[in-house]
Amino acid sequence: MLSFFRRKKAPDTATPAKPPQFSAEELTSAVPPPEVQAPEYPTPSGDLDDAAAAAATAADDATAGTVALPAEPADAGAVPAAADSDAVLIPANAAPAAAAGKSGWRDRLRNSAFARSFGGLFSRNPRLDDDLLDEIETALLTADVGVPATTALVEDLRKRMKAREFADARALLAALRADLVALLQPVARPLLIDGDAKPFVILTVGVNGVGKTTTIGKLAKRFKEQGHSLMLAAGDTFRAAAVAQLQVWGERNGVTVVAQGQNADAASVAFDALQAGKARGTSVLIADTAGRLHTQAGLMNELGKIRRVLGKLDPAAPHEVLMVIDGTTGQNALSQLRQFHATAGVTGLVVTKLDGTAKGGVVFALAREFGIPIRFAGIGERPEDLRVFDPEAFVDALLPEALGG
Ligand SMILES: Nc1nc2c(ncn2[C@@H]2O[C@H](COP(=O)(O)OP(=O)(O)O)[C@@H](O)[C@H]2O)c(=O)[nH]1
Ligand SMILES: [Mg+2]
Repeated sequence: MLSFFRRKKAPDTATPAKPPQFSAEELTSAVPPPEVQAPEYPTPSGDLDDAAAAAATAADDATAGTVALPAEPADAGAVPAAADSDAVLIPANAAPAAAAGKSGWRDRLRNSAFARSFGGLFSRNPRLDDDLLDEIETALLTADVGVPATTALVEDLRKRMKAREFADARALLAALRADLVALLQPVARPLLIDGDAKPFVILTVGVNGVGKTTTIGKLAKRFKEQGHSLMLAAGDTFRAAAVAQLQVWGERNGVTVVAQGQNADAASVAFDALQAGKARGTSVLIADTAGRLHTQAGLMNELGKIRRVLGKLDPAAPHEVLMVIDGTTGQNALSQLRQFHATAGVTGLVVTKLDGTAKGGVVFALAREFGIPIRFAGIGERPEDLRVFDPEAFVDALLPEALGG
């Protein structure tokens, strides 16, 4: 089987080629508006296990006309200049980067539906009684915490209230905050890059428009700053502009982007990239994929194919299947994760868009139901706005101590 793969030219001998030029409109359209539904992507054709052949063919086919592997990070002329790329990647009205530490979380999550449904709750119900617990229950359910987690939280408070553990509503709020942090603690396991994996392969998956490509851009910045050598694979081959969007992020961070252009086989792109990453001794490879609905069986199978093809070059790859979930999604996030996990074996989560209108509660529901590590949280659109998931900062921002009066 491996002889099949060797037909592929050695990546270092690949001719550097300039990525295609895109108009500002095309690039802007690569960034879908929030909450768009996944369009009907064409079902990938061909034998699911034939991506290696596709990779070999693409490499040998001079007419493929796609972006080959640049020997060095793409040159400055290949994509729009920095000022333009800012306009493409970050909306003009985007807020400045969030402040560091807890205050950044607090500023960004202040307007969450979670914080709003608890606002005034304790001053309206200063007495320790069932009415207070009922209101807390309603607020948790409204914020998307879900029935099982809400019931467990409220029953714990009820028991302790009956045992006269709380002197006042303020003490009960402190207990609720601690319970919420405890619910998240088991999933607060940061992503550790295994230095023995060369490269450590991160496959990003998720529904369309959730923030996969943006998160990859943010991660590229983070990993670069940590001194990792990096490569990105443009596996969202459905739209040319989606490839270009990743190339702009790559350009911004001085990171090589492996791409074959629009309509290329996503598994073949991933395969090419892993082969190139191995040849260069790259430490981290992040592969983008097209958004797909968890209900689209053909596309979900394509993820399985990408996994299998990567596994042919490195049985341990992908080392992380990172599912990006839009924090504004609500309870539907649970069925998304269930399906993606069944198909692709999700090993970590990123919850994005926790700034803005996100209710935030779905994070607790996900933690309770799946126990899959939450690696990062997106709290804004700028490259700096990706935080290692921090349960204390998160709960402190959703449910400030000051709400207890
Ligand atoms: N407010 C906010 N917007 C985000 C965040 N992450 C991504 N976005 C925006 O979500 C939109 C879709 O992002 P994109 O990365 O293209 O999604 P993809 O289809 O999953 O690759 C873009 O407008 C991003 O700027 C976040 O943490 N907060
Ligand atoms: Mg994308």
